[in-house]
Amino acid sequence: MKITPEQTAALLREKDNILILCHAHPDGDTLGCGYALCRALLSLEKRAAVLCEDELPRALAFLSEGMPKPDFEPEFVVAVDVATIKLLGDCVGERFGTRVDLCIDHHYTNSLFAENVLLDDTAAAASEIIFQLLQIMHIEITPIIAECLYVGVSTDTGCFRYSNVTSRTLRTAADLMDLGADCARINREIFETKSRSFAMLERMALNSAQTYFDGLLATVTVTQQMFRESGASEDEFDRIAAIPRQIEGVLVGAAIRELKSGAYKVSVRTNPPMNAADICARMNGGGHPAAAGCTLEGSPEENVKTLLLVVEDALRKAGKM
Ligand SMILES: [Mn+2]
Repeated sequence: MKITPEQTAALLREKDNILILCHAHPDGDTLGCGYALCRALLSLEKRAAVLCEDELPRALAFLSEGMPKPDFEPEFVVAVDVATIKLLGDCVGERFGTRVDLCIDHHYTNSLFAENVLLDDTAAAASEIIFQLLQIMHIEITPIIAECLYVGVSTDTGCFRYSNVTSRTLRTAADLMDLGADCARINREIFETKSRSFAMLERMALNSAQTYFDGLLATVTVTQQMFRESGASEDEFDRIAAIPRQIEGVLVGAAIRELKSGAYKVSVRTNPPMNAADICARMNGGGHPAAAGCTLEGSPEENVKTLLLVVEDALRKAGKM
């Protein structure tokens, strides 16, 4: 059932022993939401903790500093920035997937798997929704809560560059700065600084770039061997996903990553009028209009073939071919 921010606030006020679930391969938005909400609930003297299938990326580790471990039997389970049960990851999904009491999300593809859903697909980041929620609950937004939410808002918008940014996004960021978020430091650490190993991986990814359909589609491919040779970690891949679309004339950018399982994760980024979520939906994935993803289980050649068929059809439907 979909509920309003006011109903969500009332529900959270009433409950205790709250477990907050982030999605697997966590990004800044799911973690920003999770730790902002956790800190807010702790300030109300409630027991709360965040659970995530995978480890935090190094640049985001500061979000979880001093936070309690999820070592209690939860009475109320909240998922943040999670569109489907599958995205929770195998272990967390298995344990809690079918008993999520509340999901707070901004993906229009949300499968409504939770008992109660606070869904606002006009929000660029789920962190915008949490910001609004904490205000409704009259919770003091401390500098560290402001930083959690700023991380969410900035990472889901490519540091305020993507088409999902609204005036509300910018106002939220401005408010968070006023509340004590060190935006310059966060921008530098998350968007400017790269590890040497990541710079190596980026070079390999650029070397793998291919274009198709007169340059309307560009791909890069990152294999497990490249991760090994560069020493880069898989959580740094998000930044690779942005690369193909940066090439002039590209309407669809696809970054293909070989997973440890041998399957391939495809991260699609589009420019208007192309819709990344529609493209990925045809390959059993989902996401946002400009940024989405899916997993392909075929051989590398078969996967490229699948991708080309789907993108060609999408480009034709959009009158671009
Ligand atoms: Mn998000």
